[in-house]
Amino acid sequence: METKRIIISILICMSMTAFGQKLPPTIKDAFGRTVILHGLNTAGGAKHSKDNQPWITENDVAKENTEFGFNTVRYLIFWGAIEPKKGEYDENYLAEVKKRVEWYTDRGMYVILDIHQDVYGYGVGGNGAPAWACTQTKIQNLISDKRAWWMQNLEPKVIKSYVTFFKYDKRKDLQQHYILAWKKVAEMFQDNPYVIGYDLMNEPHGGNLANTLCGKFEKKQLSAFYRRLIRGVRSVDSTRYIFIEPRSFGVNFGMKSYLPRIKDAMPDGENKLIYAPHLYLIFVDVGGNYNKKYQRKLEQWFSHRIKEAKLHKAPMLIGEFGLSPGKKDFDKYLQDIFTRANQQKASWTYWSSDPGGWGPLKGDKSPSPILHELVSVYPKATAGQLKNFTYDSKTQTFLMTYICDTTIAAPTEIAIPKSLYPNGYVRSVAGLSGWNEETDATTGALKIYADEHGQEVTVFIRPKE
Ligand code: 9MR
Repeated sequence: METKRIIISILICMSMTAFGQKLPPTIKDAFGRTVILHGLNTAGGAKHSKDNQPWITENDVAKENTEFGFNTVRYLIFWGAIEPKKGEYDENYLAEVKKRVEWYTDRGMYVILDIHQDVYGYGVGGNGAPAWACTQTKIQNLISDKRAWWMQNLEPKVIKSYVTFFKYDKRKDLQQHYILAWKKVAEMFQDNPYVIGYDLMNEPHGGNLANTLCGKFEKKQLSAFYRRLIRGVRSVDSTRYIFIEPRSFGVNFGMKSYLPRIKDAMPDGENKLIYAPHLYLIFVDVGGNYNKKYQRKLEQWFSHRIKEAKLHKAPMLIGEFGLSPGKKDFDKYLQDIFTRANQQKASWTYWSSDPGGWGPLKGDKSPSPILHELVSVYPKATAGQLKNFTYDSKTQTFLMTYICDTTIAAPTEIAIPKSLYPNGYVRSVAGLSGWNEETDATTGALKIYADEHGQEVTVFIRPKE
């Protein structure tokens, strides 16, 4: 049975190569290698913690990197914590963020900084915007959370806050301060190459549902906001990626986005945008399990997202997706997501690292069943053209094909999480007459140095029997 599965995945891999599929754009590192990002969102708990910092310690970061093989974090920061008083930045908060960001980057993990919000901001019972930028200017208690939390976006004071923020002509100061806050953050991390980019706004929402669903919010307001914001960020940083999200309402469930092509504002005309949508099919938040109907919804979600990523001429990161391990077939759902993501060479960051609930660790930090699905072998950096790769969490087998480029000085690196193969693994490399290999002492990643340019290389990894 196992052999049959392996043969089938080899055949799929080979046929995709043979028919010469058009390859989507990919993320590149400083050496020109194709990069795949895998990691967690850190963390939901920071939204309302006393210092707006996540639960994580430096040891937890090390474990994510070595045991679980993650090379990335989507790190949540908040406009309300950056600029709690209008025009005054909280330097202590920023210093604490910097300290934690370096826990990741000092060990070569990538950090995506995400200015997060849900339910607009702190003045209206949500998180994100400072109270002074809300229609109610005192910090409010959380709106009670009996329904799905995003239903709170229907509260009149929340709607009014979103509408006011996006009406640039009436309240220019709000967006201008948001842009200045991003410039402040970007300037702080300019010298840290492992800060890979900035996720401009978590799950943008226009407030008014009619405008949101007919497309007006994305076509007019959100696109204009992104243009202003991208120009602002590029005035201080022209090296990092900028992650853009479509509107959240409806798109997260699988509807299409109306966001028109967003262009970067790099001085040399280069495009360093990454399309970073979120994936939350309805069954995840309300009743129900993963079934045929939601399989079709998942197809629909991917088919829209692939078209949209092409429109923006950007690689894709699934910035958030997640669910409770209590849902029947949660594992099948995650496997289906990863199969499709891998076909697109899309990166992902799971929601979220918070222990308990949907997290890969339980409240006592022991592994939850989610972890097993998230930990995988993947090509974290490919020196050449990554044609395709697959990983099967049941058989723990990995297969990749790439065309090697020996003009790239750095090796191809395959993440092999230390927790994955307690009895060791077997690897085979085909297509090269000679190569050198190394195992990264800290992370266990396999590094392959090819000696012939332009060869099609196939790497296969499976557990030792
Ligand atoms: O999982 C989070 C939940 O505990 C909070 O009540 C809610 C509101 O702050 O946010 C949830 O996290 C969401 C994230 O902030 C944005 N995307 C969807 C996430 C899951 O619902």
